Parts: sequence; structure tokens; C-alpha cells
Amino acid sequence: MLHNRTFLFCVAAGLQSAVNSFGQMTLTPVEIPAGATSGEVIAISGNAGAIIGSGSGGQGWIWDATLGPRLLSPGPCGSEAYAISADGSVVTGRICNDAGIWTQATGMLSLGGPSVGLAVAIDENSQALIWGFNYTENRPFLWAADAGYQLQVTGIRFPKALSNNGKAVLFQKPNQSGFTWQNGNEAFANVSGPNMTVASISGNGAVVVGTQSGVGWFRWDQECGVVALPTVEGTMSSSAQGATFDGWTIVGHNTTSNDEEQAVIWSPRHGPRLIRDVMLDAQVDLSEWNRLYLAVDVSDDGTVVVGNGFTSGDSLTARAWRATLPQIPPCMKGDVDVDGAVTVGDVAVMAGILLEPCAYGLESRCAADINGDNFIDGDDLGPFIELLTIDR
Ligand SMILES: [Ca+2]
Ligand SMILES: [Ca+2]
Repeated sequence: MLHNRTFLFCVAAGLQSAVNSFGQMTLTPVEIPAGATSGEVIAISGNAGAIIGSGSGGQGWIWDATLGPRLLSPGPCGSEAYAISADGSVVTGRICNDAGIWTQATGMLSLGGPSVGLAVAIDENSQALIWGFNYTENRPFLWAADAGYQLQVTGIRFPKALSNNGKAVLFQKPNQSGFTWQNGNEAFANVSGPNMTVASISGNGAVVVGTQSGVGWFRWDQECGVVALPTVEGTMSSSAQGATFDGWTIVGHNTTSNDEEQAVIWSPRHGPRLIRDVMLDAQVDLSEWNRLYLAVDVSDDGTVVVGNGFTSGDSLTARAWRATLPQIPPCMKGDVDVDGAVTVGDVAVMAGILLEPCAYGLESRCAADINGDNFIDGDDLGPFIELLTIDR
């Protein structure tokens, strides 16, 4: 009798925790302010606190849970929002014909023109850092609070994204010919390929995500270069748009049958999944939505994804959505042979992967990169042995 009651209690507790993890999942429209010309989302802050959106030539906006939706610059020449810092405190984009900086305290201010601000970070001295592009000079600029607006000597390269601390910078090369990546003065990469565009960089600066025709959506890191990501069944084309802090969870779109773009999330452990299916599996009500066509960005911890879709009542006007997910590890750290447990059986595989990391699949690499710096080396060995000891 006692056994049965204990058993029943455990079943009930198990059900309760399943309900709780489903309970964390939601997908809701993002409220946009009156006067906004577009409901499309551009980015979410790394800490998941704020979302920005913009329409071309329109009115950039910001939304957060405390203050709700607001226009960045309600003035006559409008504004656009292009990037938000990881802590959500600073937005950059365009105001009139100038690059702009927005904070809660100041609203949108000009940095100089004719330019647009494209990437923003808070550096190690807690100062805002903005990279953008100057259209008359055809050159990027860097703006910092202490140094002001400075044109860069480099040729035509479009700043795309910064790591959370501003140290790693990603540039798109012209004519979709590839990208350059720079991490402080320590590391540089110049990657070329036809029809290759990049979208974003992981918060830790180590992973670049983008799209190449013939390859589809891809993930790049310094150790193994460009690796095509798997796609959902029937995918004709795909694009990568955003990544978590460690670059092991990536969002974008897969175009499936009927030429329909669908928002998708990938991690090594779960593979590519349509956001729609993730939500429906958790019994989230999507009857309000006709289609979720693009996942635009993801928070640093992977628990909030933002994207655009069409509601059931209006299949012409794009609307932003915000989806919350439970925190799901992208892989089981230490389980390099991918059998679901960290055991002595992983030791031989770990030895092999340390010698030749790029010969292994993404799930094994994620599992072997125990400290999450996107290199598999001696620094992962200590934590690997620790995981072995705990599990045995
Ligand atoms: Ca294993
Ligand atoms: Ca590592």
C-alpha cells in the first residue's frame, strides 16, 4: 500500500513538472505603439527584456514588459531601429538621415550623417559602442562615448553585429561575397564564398550565422569554419538569423513544401524544428496565427524567440510574435558519443575529438565543448573528467 502511494505520488509529481514545463511555453503577438508603420520585429536584447522593430522609412519602436510599446522618435522625420545592446539599454538605427542612438533617458539622438547605426554593444567600461555605415564615404564608422564618431579606414564592409561586450565584430563583404570577423586584436577571419550573407553573431562573439546559396543556413566558428545546418524535411531553402550566447542554438527559417517560409529553431540535440510544431506539441493555442514565417532572433539563454508572422485575420500585414520556451540545453555536455549518458564509453571519443574536432558531427562537438567557448581543447578536459566523476 505504501509502495503504491509512493508510486502514485511520484507519477503525480512527474505530471506536475511536465505541466509546469509546458506552462512556460507561450506565443503571443508583440504589442506595437500607435503610429508605428510596421509590426515587424528586428531583434531582441540578449537578456530578453526588450524587443525592437522597424519599417523602412517608418517609425522604429521598442517594447518591454514594464513600459510596453513606444516609438523611438515620434518626430516628423521618423526613425529606424537596427540593433539593441544585450542589456536592452541602448538602441541604434537611423533618425532623419543620421545614425542614431536611443536610450530611455535621452530618446533618439543623432550621431552624425548621412549614416545608419547597425550594431551596438556595451563595452567592458560600461560605455556604449556603435558600428554603422556612412553612405557618402562608403565606409564604416565607429562611435564611442569618449572618442565620438570616427570614420574607419577600411573599405566597403557593412557592420552586421557585435558580441555582447563589443569586442568581436562581424562585417558583411559587398556583393554577398562573404564576411570578415574580428575578435579584438587576437583573432581575425576572412571568409569568402559566392552568395554568402551573414546575419548575426553569438553573444560570446565566437559563432557567426548566415546563409549561402547551395549551402543553406550555416554556422561558422573559428575552429571548423562554415558548417551547413540540417533542415526540416522537404526544405528548399533556409536562412539563419540569430543565435544564443554560446552559439549552439540558432533560429531562422526553412522554406518547406508549397514554397512556404516557416520559422525554425535548431540545436544539436533536437535538430531543426518548426516553431509552430514546438508550440503545438506543448498545446499552445496558435489559432490566432495563419503562419509564423520567420524567427528573427533569440535571447542569450534560448528561452525567448521573436519573429514575424501573419495572423488568421490578415494574411498581408506582418505581425511580430514573441515565443517563450523552457530552458533546454543544446546538447548533453560530456556525452560526446551521443548515447544519452556521460560514461567511460565517452573517453575514447573525447580523445579522438580533441585531436580532430572537425571530423565529428555538431552534437558531438557541442558535447565536447564543455566550457562553451566554441573550441575543443585542453580547457575542456578538466570539466570533462569532472562530469565523468559525477556520473559514475
Ligand atoms: Ca555517452
Ligand atoms: Ca571549449
